[in-house]
Amino acid sequence: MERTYIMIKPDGVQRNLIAPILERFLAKGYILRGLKFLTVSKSLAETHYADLSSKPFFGALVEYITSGPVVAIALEGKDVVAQGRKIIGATNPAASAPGTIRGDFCIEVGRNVIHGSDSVESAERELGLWFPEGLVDNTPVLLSQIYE
Ligand code: YYY
Ligand code: MG
Repeated sequence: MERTYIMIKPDGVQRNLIAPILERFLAKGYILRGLKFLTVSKSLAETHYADLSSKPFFGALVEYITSGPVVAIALEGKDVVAQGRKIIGATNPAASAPGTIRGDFCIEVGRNVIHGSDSVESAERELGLWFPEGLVDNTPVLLSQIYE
């Protein structure tokens, strides 16, 4: 089964959006495989966003992600990477549809409350980075009520 890395960014935590954001993924049926609340070191933020290191907003992005605690989340489910990105919405909240997390909860691209992996490969890389201890075994009893 596919897995993805989701992170509630510092603004989402400070604005008390942990529960409403988590609710969307869990109510959908994705299985929780990891969950932790942590402050982010500069080096972890830089490694996580290494692909963007040449972008003009990189410094501000690292400062933002390290500005307060985040919630790191590992989810599992069918096509969860792509479907998770749909639930999150477009990178710039100004272009995120209403009903998506970014469309409903934020206004600016540099304060867009949530991260979600953009491919299966980056999900595996990010899960290794944020959950080096591995994921939690968690198979719901009623899996047949989610998958046919
Ligand atoms: O995957 P996603 O978060 O939707 O966008 P990325 O292109 O990976 O950029 C990561 C992060 O960088 C984005 O969530 C906000 C920030 N950012 C920005 O501040 N300004 C931009 N023009 C583009 C991205
Ligand atoms: Mg990205």
